[in-house]
Amino acid sequence: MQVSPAIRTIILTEIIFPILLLVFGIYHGVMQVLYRAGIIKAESFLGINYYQGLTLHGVINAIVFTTIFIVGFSNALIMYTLRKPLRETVQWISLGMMVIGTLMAAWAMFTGKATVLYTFYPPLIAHWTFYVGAVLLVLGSLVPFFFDWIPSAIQWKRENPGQKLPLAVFGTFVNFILWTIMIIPVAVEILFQLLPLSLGLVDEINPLLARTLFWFFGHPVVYFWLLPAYIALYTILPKIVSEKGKLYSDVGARLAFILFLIFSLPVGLHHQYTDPGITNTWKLIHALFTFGVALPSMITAFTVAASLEYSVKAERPELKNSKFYWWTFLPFLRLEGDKWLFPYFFAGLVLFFFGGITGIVNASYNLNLVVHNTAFVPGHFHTTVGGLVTLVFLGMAIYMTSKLRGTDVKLKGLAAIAPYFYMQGMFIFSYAMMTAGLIQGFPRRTNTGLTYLNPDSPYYRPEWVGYAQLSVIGGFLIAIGFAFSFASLIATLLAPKVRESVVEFPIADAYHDEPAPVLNNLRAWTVAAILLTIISYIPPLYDAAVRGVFFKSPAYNEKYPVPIKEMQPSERETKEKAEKETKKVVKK
Ligand code: HAS
Repeated sequence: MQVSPAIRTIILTEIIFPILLLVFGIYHGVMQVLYRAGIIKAESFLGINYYQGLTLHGVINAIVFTTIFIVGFSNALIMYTLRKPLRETVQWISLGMMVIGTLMAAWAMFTGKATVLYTFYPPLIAHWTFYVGAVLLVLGSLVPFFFDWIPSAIQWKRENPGQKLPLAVFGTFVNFILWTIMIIPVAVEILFQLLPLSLGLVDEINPLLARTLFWFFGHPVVYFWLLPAYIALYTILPKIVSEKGKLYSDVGARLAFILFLIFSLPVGLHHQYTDPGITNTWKLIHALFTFGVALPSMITAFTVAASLEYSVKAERPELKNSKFYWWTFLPFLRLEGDKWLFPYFFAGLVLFFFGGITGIVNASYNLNLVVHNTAFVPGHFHTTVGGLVTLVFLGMAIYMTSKLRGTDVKLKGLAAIAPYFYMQGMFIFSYAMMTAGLIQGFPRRTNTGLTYLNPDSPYYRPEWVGYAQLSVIGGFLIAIGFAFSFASLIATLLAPKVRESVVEFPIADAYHDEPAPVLNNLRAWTVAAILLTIISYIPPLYDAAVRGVFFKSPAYNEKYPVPIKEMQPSERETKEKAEKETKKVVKK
């Protein structure tokens, strides 16, 4: 499909800009393993301190890269599958908001005014530009959904009465409905708690309420990152495997998307099992819903494996009766046509298999008590958002750039082996983090090179040294894999144009495409999702609001990972004490 110069520029910016930022994000990832292993034994390096670097790593990789790329990918996919041009003014406004928001937050982080990590828990407080930047980024990402894609879909429905929305559009709509709902709690946290505190309008806020509002957003957001990768697995992957490739079941895919819509939201308390003040019953209910949200991924594992099998066998009828041998005919390292893309999907899926298992470990209430706040958790999420999601996005970035620029994919061989380096690195890194976290309690978010891994420190733990060093090897392999993909992306971007600029995807038809009208009623499922979310969050929010204010908590100093054993008086206590003193003086 042809694309106007303005829309081409917009979508290309939405692909290239976040990946350029990802270079910084990945650099800070490498710095993390070096600090933590004690290879860099310092509080800061090149003027950026450990926690500032960790904040940049998390915010760029998990929030900025994902959000802007998802908008770019969804823009292209919606335009192509509905065969409708995008609205230029709407798209410029969206891109402008996202870029300005990112720059504001980046300024705050680079100048050390927002060293709050990507979860920005109070009492860590950032400069107001960080919060306003985040709000602009997120609102900007919603603009195309409401002012471009929904109007285009309504028009498409009118022109195609009785037909169901194409699967790619259906999945993208589920994703952005979820995105719209989950933004509300974090917006409340930012606008009514963090921003007023940052601007000095209030003296204290309720930290438990802030955490609860954050995780109300913070778990569903992982599915906002995941669903575009699933959309690509369902609609694009079969055609990459073979010309005759098909999605095994359209109904299965739609069912998975609807289950995500229902179960992604009422689960945030699984990040707060150890938080006091919220009743265990509600933590358990959220734990059960968390097992519910693993179901659509299990359905996806089945549907994707069945699609791979169908697609291989469609081209090679002689494998008809093969149970497992057909796996060997997948295009693991082939360069003809678009087959170089397959390793991005495959390496991502293999990593996600382990990401899923470890997610279920995290979700299990009692096991979580062992792994919470240990290196096990980063081990888990580097095989999910750092695995499948990032690999599919990198592959699609190269693919879309070549189509939009009208160039050939350059350095194809390098592009095709990149995911294997990346996957191997992620395996080594995650193995080291998970084992050290699970068995030895190795903590996350700590400059261990200065403390626990420092023989001069009273906290020295020699049994963690080997794991931390192994994670350095993993970290470097990941960076090499990323560098290979990045080189191919930039070479493709700058290559001479050999054909027209287009937006195009190899979209597979479905083998099972039975009508399932119940699944296609997005409005009804959205109402159900909202109701379930409200019911599952009223009691915990009440708990947090009423019981969330604690006094006499140990003072926190970000330079030392171990709390100082000295009590922190509340402001009210200090005032009361001062008043008593004044009264005494007056009496005298
Ligand atoms: Fe998670 C923490 C539970 C999925 C991301 N998660 C995190 C954090 C992040 C994150 C970033 O219950 C850290 C937040 C922080 O900083 O504190 N997570 C789950 C569960 C799932 C899950 C149950 N997480 C994800 C996804 C993420 C992500 C997806 C990003 C995209 N997670 C938790 C919990 C915590 C947590 C607790 C809090 C821990 C704590 O205490 O702090 C499930 O959705 C996972 C379901 C997945 C499956 C896998 C299906 C397999 C597939 C691959 C098939 C492969 C094929 C190829 C066919 C059931 C689809 C062949 C392959 C072969 C190997 C042959």
